[in-house]
Amino acid sequence: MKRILVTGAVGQIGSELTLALRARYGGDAVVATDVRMPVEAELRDGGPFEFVDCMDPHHLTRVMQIHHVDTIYHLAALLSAVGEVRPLQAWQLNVNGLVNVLEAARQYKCALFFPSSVGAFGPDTPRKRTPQVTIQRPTTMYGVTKVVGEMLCEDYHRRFGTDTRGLRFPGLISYQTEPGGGTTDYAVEIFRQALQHAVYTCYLRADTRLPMMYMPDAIRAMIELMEADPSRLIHRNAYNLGAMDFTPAEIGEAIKKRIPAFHIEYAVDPRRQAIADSWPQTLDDSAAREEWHWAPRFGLDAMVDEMLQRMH
Ligand code: AKB
Repeated sequence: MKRILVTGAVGQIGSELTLALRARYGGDAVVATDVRMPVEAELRDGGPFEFVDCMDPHHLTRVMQIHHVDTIYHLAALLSAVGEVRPLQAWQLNVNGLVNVLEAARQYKCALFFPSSVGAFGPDTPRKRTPQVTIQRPTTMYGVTKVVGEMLCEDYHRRFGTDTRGLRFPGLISYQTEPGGGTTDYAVEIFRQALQHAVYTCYLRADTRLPMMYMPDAIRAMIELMEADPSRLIHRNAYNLGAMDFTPAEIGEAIKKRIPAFHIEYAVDPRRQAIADSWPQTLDDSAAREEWHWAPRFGLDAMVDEMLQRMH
């Protein structure tokens, strides 16, 4: 029987993943952990919740022992824009926190999911159809922590046989949980502003193309990867994951088709623009498709339809 622990369970990905895992494996099988108490009753009361700071390895392993955990989804992390403002904190949480979780996974023979990002690439990386294996020289602390995280996961797998699996997430779009401190957050903010004020002021240039994904695809990708046959998985650092890509102008047009009064304005934030300009525009995810049959379900139009319907 699966006994799962989720770190960062109150965050953007964690809150939706925890509910999806409980729906699949049962409420008691999924221990939600975070340094914050969940506000939503469904997340708080639908299964066990424990305060866990993954910077405290002893507490983490104690909770794992009590709940007989065999699988960890480690989602506690700082995102890219906030990581540039607080680089040391990004390193401490994203790298030292991961090392604690890897050690716990090694000790208790757990499978471990690690969320990498398109931020693990940099300006020297080919930006179109970025290959699975390519140059990774990010120019953000966030990216540095993701490259180190990928390498650590691969090393633990090679050295100790730890069952590490990871994904390089594009920008994630959800109607349920707001992101916080990311470079791709505009693609979520735009919907709330469109519905409330019919105008959105975007901090990225109109032509900034970035890879994106609707959250239900991301949740499914995590679960499918963790359920995949281990003997088929060649890449133990993290898989490229593709779904859709667009610019602010293109998503603005897609929203305008559905809300004719909507218009988009621009006030470019040089810090976040520089980050976006160093990231891939589209990803080659053929390794994920071949090794564990990844296939996205949502493109731009389907995502925009659902976001507007759900947030209305
Ligand atoms: C961010 O913008 O920092 C994240 C990411 C792509 O990793 N959404």
